[in-house]
Amino acid sequence: MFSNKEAFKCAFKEQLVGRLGKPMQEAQAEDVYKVLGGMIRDQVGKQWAETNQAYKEGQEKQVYYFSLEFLIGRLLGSNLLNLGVLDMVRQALAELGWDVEEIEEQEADAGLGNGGLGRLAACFMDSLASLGYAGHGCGIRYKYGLFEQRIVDGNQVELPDYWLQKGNVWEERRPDKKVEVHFWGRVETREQDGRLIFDTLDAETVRAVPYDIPLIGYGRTQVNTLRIWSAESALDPVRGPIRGEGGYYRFLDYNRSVESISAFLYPDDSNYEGKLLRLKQQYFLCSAGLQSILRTFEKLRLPYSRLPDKIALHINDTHPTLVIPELMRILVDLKGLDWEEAWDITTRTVSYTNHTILSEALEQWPVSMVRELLPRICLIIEEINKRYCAMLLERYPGQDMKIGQMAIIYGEQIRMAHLAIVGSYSVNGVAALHTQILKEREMKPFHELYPDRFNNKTNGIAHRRWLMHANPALADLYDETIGLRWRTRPRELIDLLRYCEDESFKARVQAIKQNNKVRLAEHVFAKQGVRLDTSSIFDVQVKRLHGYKRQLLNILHVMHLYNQLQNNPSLDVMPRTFIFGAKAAPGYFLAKQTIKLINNVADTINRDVKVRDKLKVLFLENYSVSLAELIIPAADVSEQISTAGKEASGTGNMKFMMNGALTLGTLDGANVEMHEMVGDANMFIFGLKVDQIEKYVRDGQYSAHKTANSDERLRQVLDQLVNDAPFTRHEREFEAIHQSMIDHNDEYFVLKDFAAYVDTQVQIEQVYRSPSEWTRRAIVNMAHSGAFSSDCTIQQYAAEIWNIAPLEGHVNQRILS
Ligand code: B1N
Repeated sequence: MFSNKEAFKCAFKEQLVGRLGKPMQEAQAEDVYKVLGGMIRDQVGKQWAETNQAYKEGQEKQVYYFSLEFLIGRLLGSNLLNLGVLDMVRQALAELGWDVEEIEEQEADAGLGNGGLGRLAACFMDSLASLGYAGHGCGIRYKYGLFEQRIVDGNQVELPDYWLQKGNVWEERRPDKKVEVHFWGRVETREQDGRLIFDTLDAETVRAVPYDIPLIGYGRTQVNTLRIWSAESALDPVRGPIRGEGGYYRFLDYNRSVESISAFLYPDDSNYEGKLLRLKQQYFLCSAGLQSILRTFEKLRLPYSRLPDKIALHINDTHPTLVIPELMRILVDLKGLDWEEAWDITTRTVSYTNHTILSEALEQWPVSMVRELLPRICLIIEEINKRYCAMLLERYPGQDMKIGQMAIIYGEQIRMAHLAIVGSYSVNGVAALHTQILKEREMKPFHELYPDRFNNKTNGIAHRRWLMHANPALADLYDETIGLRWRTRPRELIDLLRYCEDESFKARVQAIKQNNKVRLAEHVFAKQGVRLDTSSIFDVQVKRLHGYKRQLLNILHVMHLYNQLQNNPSLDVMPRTFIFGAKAAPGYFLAKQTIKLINNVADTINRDVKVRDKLKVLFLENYSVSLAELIIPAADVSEQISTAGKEASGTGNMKFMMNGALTLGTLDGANVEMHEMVGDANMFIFGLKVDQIEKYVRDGQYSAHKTANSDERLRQVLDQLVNDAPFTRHEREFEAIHQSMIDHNDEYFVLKDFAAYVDTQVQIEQVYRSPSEWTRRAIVNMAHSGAFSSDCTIQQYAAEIWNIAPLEGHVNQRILS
């Protein structure tokens, strides 16, 4: 039905009428979306079954990527693109009077993630399928994704994101694949044939039901699976449990508590809260995922010693670390393996990625909580710790301090990162600098103990979504200029370097950027009623709101620019539009204050007619994957200004680079590698470096107070946080921010980096005055960005961690011929 336009139109019309039971003329955009989605599902169903069959017959090694977050966004557009039919469908729909983009907008964004970590998982799924690897995702089907953000009087208000309200055309519920997960209860031991047996009694049973989403590769007929689990009652509502006193209420309580497990995504990014429900979610995913994976493995009829040859389990940060003790439990308690053999298998099957060194994000669960909720798992972790500490004691005799530092359990807390390192064969960081910090500082003793275990895998982004789908005009221009090969071999974008001095090519790049700016401006006007000047510099910072990401540095600079214009209204500046988009964790007070500050500043500046042609500030509501696809192609300047050493990698930086924005950034995370590629001449680097920050932290030499007082510009903007007007609505409005800067000595070195930031912004303006030079630099960035495709990243994971090769054949001729 997708073989050509006429066949598609014919099938589409038939389905529209057949499925909806109403005439063509009455169809709404939503109907068209559903029908089109259903057609893709039908088309892909056969390929999906064939893929699974091929995996089974070839006994292909399977990779399972465990993650509490998959921030996949909308799938219609990327599925059409990956099937190679987007252009055809666009035309066909246009002939029937529909605009494919409007149809795409009918889909709810699947916001099952907070930020970079969850989006990375989604990009990896795209690359795995597109490169032909047998790699699948294991996640939770949260009923509510990341909250929807509204701005009311400048403040963030959170609304529930009920993304499933209108159904989900992509998922397939698989009740036949359900498994049971157990919580609570008590462990009893007994002896049997000279072996200690552990029984868990009086546990509460929860039913885990999987929903499968097909992962369609670009240019391949292979279809992988994202399996997300939903928690359901395991009781029979008819004959069930309503016995004895209060039985009915116990039944209701149980149902409520079961459903809460997969009810919502925790909205904390780079943060950890020791909430029982979160622990429940983690174990629920690990246990359900593992059980279903092992079921598949058992069909191969191989001994468990072969598990590491057939299965790789990858854990996305420490959130799914319980796969380690859960696999031990299954192997030892249920399969009867002895401890040593089970441990050998486990540690040859599990690999772990670390995504942060922020101490507030490092997970530690109280032993008492784990003991109550997961009694057998707790015993297993204690046993792992006991054996591991005994080994340490042998290796480091008398060094109790060191052993305490490295232990898995310490001070009645279970340190999940330590468990993850000890229980896996590979530990990787997500950018060169981040991995170096892990090895040399944060995890130094572990690196000394297991030097071969540590490796780097710099993050990447799916160039299909972030370039081909988000910026089709630019992608077409590349095709015309360097041919089509870059679409499957993104490193070949490097061929664009030959055109960085070509004036006609530059002109076309500029025209595309301009169109993208207009497209964004139209959206902003429709949604928020603000008019943007599309000839101004679009200077964009979109990402989660966090102290270390330093949105404050950006907004303090905007305040300073406004002050300058107040003093000298005829100042010759390039018109600028500062665009922000960010969600704050609902309990993160300073982050929410920062949103209010940005909105106040926007309000003051945008109302002031005197600066109307020079300065505009916009806070975009409800930043999400689909908004990102609109904003990033329209950006001139990409703000990546985290405190050096704090942003593990960043991936937004790569998306902007790929779409021809110039980066204003610190030498942090993957910015360092971008800088190595394009050099000083093509990036705006400023600010303290990691070693300088470390030194300040070590000697306690930094005084925010002194720094503030020695710079008149800073003094003024800091006063304006607490004074009445022009940016505050009442006195002391931003006292908390002021305090964080001065009384708490500016933890993120905002004030220290202010002068360098201001100077660099001046340089940006100077370069922007020459469109030809600006565009030359943009092209250099685009040309190098192919190295940051997640295809490259996934090839390294496949070769260096998972030891898998692509499945041969299964090529979609439509694209790859
Ligand atoms: O992971 C991204 C990186 O590009 C970012 O630099 C990094 O900040 C991000 C607890 C996290 N690290 N840690 C988290 C998310 C949710 C949560 O509950 C921690 N996110 C990152 C991809 O590598």
